[in-house]
Amino acid sequence: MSADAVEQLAGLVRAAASVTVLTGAGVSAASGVPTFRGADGLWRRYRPEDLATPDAFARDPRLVWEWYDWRRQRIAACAPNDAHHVLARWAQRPGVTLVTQNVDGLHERAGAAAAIRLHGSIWEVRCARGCARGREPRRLETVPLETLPPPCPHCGGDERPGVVWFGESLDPALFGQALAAAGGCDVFIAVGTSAAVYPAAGLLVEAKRSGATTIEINPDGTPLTPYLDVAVRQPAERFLPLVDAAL
Ligand code: BJW
Ligand code: ZN
Repeated sequence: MSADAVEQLAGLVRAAASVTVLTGAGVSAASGVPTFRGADGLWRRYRPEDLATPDAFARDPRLVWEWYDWRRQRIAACAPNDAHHVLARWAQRPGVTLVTQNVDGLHERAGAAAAIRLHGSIWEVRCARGCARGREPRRLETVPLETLPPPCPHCGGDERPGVVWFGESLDPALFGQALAAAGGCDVFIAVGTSAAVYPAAGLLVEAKRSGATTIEINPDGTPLTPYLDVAVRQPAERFLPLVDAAL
């Protein structure tokens, strides 16, 4: 591990009045949560159009729920790693905003209560029919679920996972907060994301356009490379604790 890179990043974070961190599935890889596009990624074995779109759910809600129930069981057996712990500590510092694409809840389990969850939570469900009282997401943490799909407690229709599927809009208020945090920060750090999915992938580009110093922590390169000031080709769970210790 390059001591220079650790010192460089610690110096940038120390000097910044505001830091925005965007995380993706790579942050949870060391915890045992499968990524989407890596070597063992979910999208290597499953087709997103069969499992992660509104059409897929309308066609076969039980199939979609079996997949989410399996993932919920896997995630329930995982614990936050050192990357989550460092980011939870940073998220408590004034001026630090944590934005995540992850639905696994590991940032929150590490203590980062205020993470902006762009793609929802696998631990929330809501009425798929959109009945008035079932529209708000509710926590449902039982694993495995007793009934697939779980029934809406208000209208008895099917509930759906509280995540954002392809072709669905992100919550505009949450995305607005993320965009403001990207456009207004001194330092923007993308950690463990392939930057393949929009609009989340555009946040670093917006930060760069607004004058932030941009950093990527990822063992592999991504489409963000042309917009980076610093590329750290290291696993997050090894690199972030070194930076934290140097702060
Ligand atoms: C490590 C590591 C270690 C490994 N340390 N790193 C503009 C252009 C083109 C397309 C679009 C566009 N705007 C919108 C679209 C369409 C679409 C999209 O982006 N498609 C692209 C694929 C082309 N976007 C949408 O549909 C979004 N909605 C939207 O834009 O609404 C407006 C709209 C409405 C109507 C029509 C069209 C637009 C919604 C996107 C929702 C994404 N949902 C998912 C599933 C969530 C639920 C679930 O979990 O089941 O979100 S897909 C999946 O990808 C998941 C993730 O959050 C997301 C991002 O993945 P992430 O986190 O980057 O993971 P990986 O696996 O890809 O990468 C892991 C990385 O970690 C790798 O780089 C590794 O190297 C690295 N790594 N170990 C550090 N130890
Ligand atoms: Zn309902």
